[in-house]
Amino acid sequence: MKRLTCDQVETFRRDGILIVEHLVTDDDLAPIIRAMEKLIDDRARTYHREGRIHDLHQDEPFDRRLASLYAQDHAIIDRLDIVDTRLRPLFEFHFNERLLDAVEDLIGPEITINPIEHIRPKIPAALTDDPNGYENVPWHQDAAVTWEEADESEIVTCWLPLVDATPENGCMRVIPGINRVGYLEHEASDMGTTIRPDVFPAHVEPMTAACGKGASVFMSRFTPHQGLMNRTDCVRWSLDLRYQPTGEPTGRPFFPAFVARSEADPDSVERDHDAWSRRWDEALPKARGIHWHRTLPPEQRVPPDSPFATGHDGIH
Ligand SMILES: O=C(O)CCC(=O)C(=O)O
Ligand SMILES: [Fe+2]
Repeated sequence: MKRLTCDQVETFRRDGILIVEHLVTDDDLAPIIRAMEKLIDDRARTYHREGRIHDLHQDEPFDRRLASLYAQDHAIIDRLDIVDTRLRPLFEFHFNERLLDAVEDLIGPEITINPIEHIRPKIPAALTDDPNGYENVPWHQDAAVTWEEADESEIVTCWLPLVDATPENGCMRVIPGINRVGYLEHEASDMGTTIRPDVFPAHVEPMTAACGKGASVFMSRFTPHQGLMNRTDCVRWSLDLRYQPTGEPTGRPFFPAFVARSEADPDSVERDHDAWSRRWDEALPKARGIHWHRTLPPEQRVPPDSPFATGHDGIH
């Protein structure tokens, strides 16, 4: 054990959910927050020059400023995700020793960064036009956002709030124990990919995954979870990263995966921000039009002219 106790590992195996408070420090997260603040500031200044917003709210804190800007122009939150912004501190965070030590305790020392990852600013529901609130992710298992090739891959979701996550600002709820049941059928809904009502686990008590900044919520790929509505006037910022044993399918074969840690072959670690960004640049045009989730039958997921269509060099 490098970071977790035997009890914590046992809890994860049994329940498919483990919340570890104080796993990373404020100093670990500060470079990501600073880089995001700078990006938002630059964007706000551009919008201001263009007359799209009238107030920069430059003295507001990280958990508030984006909401004030969003109230003036909803587009301010577009394309802020990890793959859009490719912030260097975010890339570096994939190699955080405290996080990787915990992941190693869960899946072993050969660790790959799965390409499914997000930074999510959950805007106050009261500001959005959507009655359900923005980023109110419906009940799902993360396996549903991968292709079936990853059903046996031990992908672990690491959900890290960048501000304290509470029931009021829209923390997650999770259902423990279903990880031992396996995959539940999902369907597309207005809110996003969600567990089909007829297979939704009956007689189960969801657990509220409230946790402080610095915590990580670890979930298995079969752990049902949802995001609660953000009823506050602040932004619930969070990061969700996924790691898996190296060599196992990622569930998104058209996107790049990177080795984060290796005991057997330390030289295989790919800690190169430029290479990461370049490989995303190469992958995204080739992946255009591909359906990432499994809510469509396999034969309808890849457009016929895609390099990943059957008969080309990719998926068969
Ligand atoms: O951030 C949320 O509310 C939901 C996140 C989620 O579904 C995930 O990290 O897999
Ligand atoms: Fe999820």
